[in-house]
Amino acid sequence: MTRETDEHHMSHALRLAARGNGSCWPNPAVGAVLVKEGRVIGRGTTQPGGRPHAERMALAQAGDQARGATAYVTLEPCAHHGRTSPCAEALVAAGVARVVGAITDPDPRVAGRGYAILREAGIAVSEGVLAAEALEVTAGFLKRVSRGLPFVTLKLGATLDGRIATASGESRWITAPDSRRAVHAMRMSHDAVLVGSGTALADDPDLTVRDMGALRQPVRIVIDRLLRHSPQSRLGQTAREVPVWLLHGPEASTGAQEAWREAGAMLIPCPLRNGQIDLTAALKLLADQGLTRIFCEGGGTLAAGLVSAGLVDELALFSAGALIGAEGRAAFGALGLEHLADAPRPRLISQRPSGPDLLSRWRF
Ligand code: AOF
Ligand code: ZN
Repeated sequence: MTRETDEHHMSHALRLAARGNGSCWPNPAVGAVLVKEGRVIGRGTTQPGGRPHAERMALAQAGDQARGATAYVTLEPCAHHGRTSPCAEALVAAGVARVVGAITDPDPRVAGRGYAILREAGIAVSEGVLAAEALEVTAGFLKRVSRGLPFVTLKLGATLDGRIATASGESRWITAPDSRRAVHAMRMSHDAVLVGSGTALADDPDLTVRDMGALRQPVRIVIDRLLRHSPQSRLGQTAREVPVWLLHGPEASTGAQEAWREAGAMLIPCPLRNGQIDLTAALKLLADQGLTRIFCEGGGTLAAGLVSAGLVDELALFSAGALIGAEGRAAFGALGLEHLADAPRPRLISQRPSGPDLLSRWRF
């Protein structure tokens, strides 16, 4: 098999994997493709909630034809007994002749044993095909397993001069409808949407994914030290339909805690650091709950806090052709920099028009 052929099928598997991002947590979104005599005979993506695994889906589709086929998997097949037997064993049992994998699974229950099971059964295994692309697609799961933190995308919709609202707080709408649709698609590829209490209070947001056929709605999270946001809000009124989690500090009144609990929200008490919610501790608590990919939609204080603490992985910036001026609200609150040399400098990874706006993506 040529390298081009392997890469072609692996990139198909990676597209299938990417579809699962946002709906598989705490499991990784994996893609699997079964190919026989140049023909695709089975495709699979990890299913909502993380099971069945991608390989199972592809094997079920291929049926008896899987015998002698090549399996392309974006992550090493699992080796542990969960609700079913390991995928590595299922591939052996199906008579697959060759397995091409992108990356190894750092889950300690797997960590090389998946590939070992295949090799011991006489299956030819090639590892590392399109590994860089697979690291991207699997970034949330990998960061959670290796560092106990979720992958964080920070989204901003700002004017050319970096303002996200007028002085009076008007922010609807700075960006165009195309960008707002793009934001819904981005929400869908994350496990949770996160905002600070200022944004929650100012916008009374709903934070759901609309009109996209989402398989699983992202969890809606507010960092609200004093629980100032009201259970009468849109989030509060819908907390039984789509999960709402509130990260609060020790001073949040027991009355507010009770009211939110009654509304159906989950409360997560967090430690403070310099009088504010300790964001590193908060994100670790979210990873402990299983979240792998978090989409932060502001506001400026939370954005600055996350960047200062080194917690942002990617910045998705929608720039609108508009100016508000110095009296407007800045996209980032204080970063406490003394020297330019200390300025965070994410690097540009892509840019494209989004209707009349510009979407640029930056990596920290
Ligand atoms: C695969 N294919 O599609 C996925 C895998 O909770 P369980 O039993 O479902 O196991 C979760 C672990 O399985 C997860 O930590 C990761 O190691 C692996 N995920 N493996 O072969 C898949 N999603
Ligand atoms: Zn598996």
